[in-house]
Amino acid sequence: MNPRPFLFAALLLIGLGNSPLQAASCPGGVSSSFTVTGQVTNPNIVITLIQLEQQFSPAQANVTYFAAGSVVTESFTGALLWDLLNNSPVGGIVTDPTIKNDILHKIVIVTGTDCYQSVFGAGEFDSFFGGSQIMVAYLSGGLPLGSAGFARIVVPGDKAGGRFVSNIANIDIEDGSYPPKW
Ligand SMILES: Nc1nc2c(c(=O)[nH]1)N[C@H]1C(S)=C(S)[C@@H](COP(=O)(O)O)O[C@H]1N2
Ligand SMILES: [Mo]
Repeated sequence: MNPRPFLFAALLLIGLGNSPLQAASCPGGVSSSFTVTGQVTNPNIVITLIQLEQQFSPAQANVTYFAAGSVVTESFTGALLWDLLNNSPVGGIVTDPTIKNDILHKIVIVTGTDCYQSVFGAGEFDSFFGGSQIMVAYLSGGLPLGSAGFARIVVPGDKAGGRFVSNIANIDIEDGSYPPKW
């Protein structure tokens, strides 16, 4: 009997069992809160509209971008992603002070209710490095985002809307070092 298929199946099961993040469920739909998980001071915080509105100074961005071939112009209001991650209640991205510029190793993975996902490097929106005004927007033209959920990512300057993850369900901070640290 050839043992290899069994070995393969066993390894696959072990691999799935050990995966750091089980496959998320993706029902889609309009979000009314999201979680912030991973390498932050206070992981598993739930963020709602009231917090976005009241705990961060509002940022404004007029953006023009391609969405499925059409040009869209919108005026978004939101909290800066950098502000959200570095103030209460999230409390900051956890870094190792013994590693030079460890913040540049961190990645931010934004996932929608439909599991649509975009990854950002912390260095691109760290106010000291890239300073990109990536925001967690909650108003467009002064109105709620409707089918895009209570919050979506907006990246001023992007030419297409692909990174504007709508219906945010989770923002996860991980270490993107290569080779992996863990
Ligand atoms: N959750 C989620 N966000 C998403 C998408 C998606 O499929 N799911 N599509 C992206 C793409 S490819 C584009 S172009 C824009 C379109 O956004 P708009 O139609 O609201 O302008 O949303 C982005 N955000
Ligand atoms: Mo798109």
